[in-house]
Amino acid sequence: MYRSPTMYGAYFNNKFTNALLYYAFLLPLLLFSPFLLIWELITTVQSWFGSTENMSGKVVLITGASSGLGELMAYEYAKRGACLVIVAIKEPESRLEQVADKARELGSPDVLFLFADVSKVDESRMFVDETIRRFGRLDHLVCNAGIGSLYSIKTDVTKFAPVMDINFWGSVYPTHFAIPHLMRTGGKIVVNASSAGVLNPPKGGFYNASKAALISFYESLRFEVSPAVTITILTLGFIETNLITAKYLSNAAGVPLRKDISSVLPTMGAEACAIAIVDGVSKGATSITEPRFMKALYLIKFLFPELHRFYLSMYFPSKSRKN
Ligand SMILES: CC(=O)N[C@@H]1[C@@H](O)[C@H](O)[C@@H](CO)O[C@@H]1[C@]1(COP(=O)([O-])OP(=O)(O)OC[C@H]2O[C@@H](n3cnc4c(N)ncnc43)[C@H](OP(=O)(O)O)[C@@H]2O)O[C@@H]([n+]2cccc(C(N)=O)c2)[C@H](O)[C@@H]1O
Ligand SMILES: *[C@@H]1O[C@H](CO)[C@@H](O)[C@H](O)[C@H]1NC(C)=O
Ligand SMILES: CC(=O)N[C@H]1CO[C@H](CO)[C@@H](O)[C@@H]1O
Repeated sequence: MYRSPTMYGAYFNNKFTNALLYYAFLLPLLLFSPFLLIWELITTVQSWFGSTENMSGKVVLITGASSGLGELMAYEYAKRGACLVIVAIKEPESRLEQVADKARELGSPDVLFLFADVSKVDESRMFVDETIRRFGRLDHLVCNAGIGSLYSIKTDVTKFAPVMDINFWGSVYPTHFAIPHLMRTGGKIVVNASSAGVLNPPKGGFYNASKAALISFYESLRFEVSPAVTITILTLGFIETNLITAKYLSNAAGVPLRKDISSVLPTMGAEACAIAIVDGVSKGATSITEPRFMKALYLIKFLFPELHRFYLSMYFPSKSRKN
């Protein structure tokens, strides 16, 4: 018996059958989840023994490499023998040159350091062009540069444009100019998103929104550039770097964080994290979540959004309700 799409559409118009269809789709998921869990286990074990890309002589461009995880990733690539181009914004006390020196000591054959603002389209074009002029190729683009700021409804809304400009456009611009070169080498793009971009915690503000935008953009781009270019989306959280300390955040626009997160929650060491990232990227991972347990939270969020909102509201009690 033939049923036209409009006849199926009628199910959605009925409140009861509309809900019934939803559970009819959930039920098979429940039945299959034991197998999916085993599949997840198998792929985890496989990834431990998977082949790793030989980085010797390859060219890696890292933005925001003057501190934090960008710096540590530069060292990890250097140890693997990759040539580096490291980029950071020009600041009087910038450590970019020292980072370049240390990367050379650690085994990088050649390191080029450039001062540029990733949120400016012309500067992004400039450092990609400089990379090609110096090395003739590009293998990995690591869009790492980012800033954080806590948003509150009491803060001036116009102060937050730089967060979007640096975190979102500052990844998209270099990616745009690098893609033709990455296509040629079968290269990789690493994007610095955040677990906050998935979990949407309270007070996330524009920082977390910019990270969600990154995930959305690069998940789509993946289909356009594959199989030539592999995109790795990082969703990190609970990492011990200066971004999550109270001191850093109080310098940025927005409301300061009262406590250092690492004094409240267990955090992963930044160095272990940088090693895990470079290792995963070299093995062709399409997404990397560190610490791994957070992937379970992602599942809860997608399957049971109410439960997710419930524990977040317990963990971050809203002060604005009282004042
Ligand atoms: C792999 C990774 O996560 N890398 C970085 C992370 O290191 C950054 O903190 C955040 C900041 O948003 O971006 C992804 C980052 C880096 O976090 P860090 O804690 O290492 O932050 P730092 O301040 O040490 O490093 C920021 C770097 O960016 C440069 N930079 C800022 N603005 C610009 C512009 N306009 N152009 C070029 N470069 C820029 C900074 O250079 P400066 O000389 O200082 O200006 C600096 O080198 O990690 C993300 N992340 C996600 C989840 C959780 C955590 C965490 N720490 O727990 C971090 C961050 O969102 C960020 O993107
Ligand atoms: C990696 O590549 C370099 C040259 O591209 C080569 O000399 C080296 O032997 C390779 N290393 C491994 C482990 O295959
Ligand atoms: C830097 C920033 O604003 N990130 C925030 C994203 O949301 C979480 C949860 O509220 C905050 O802890 C982060 O500081």
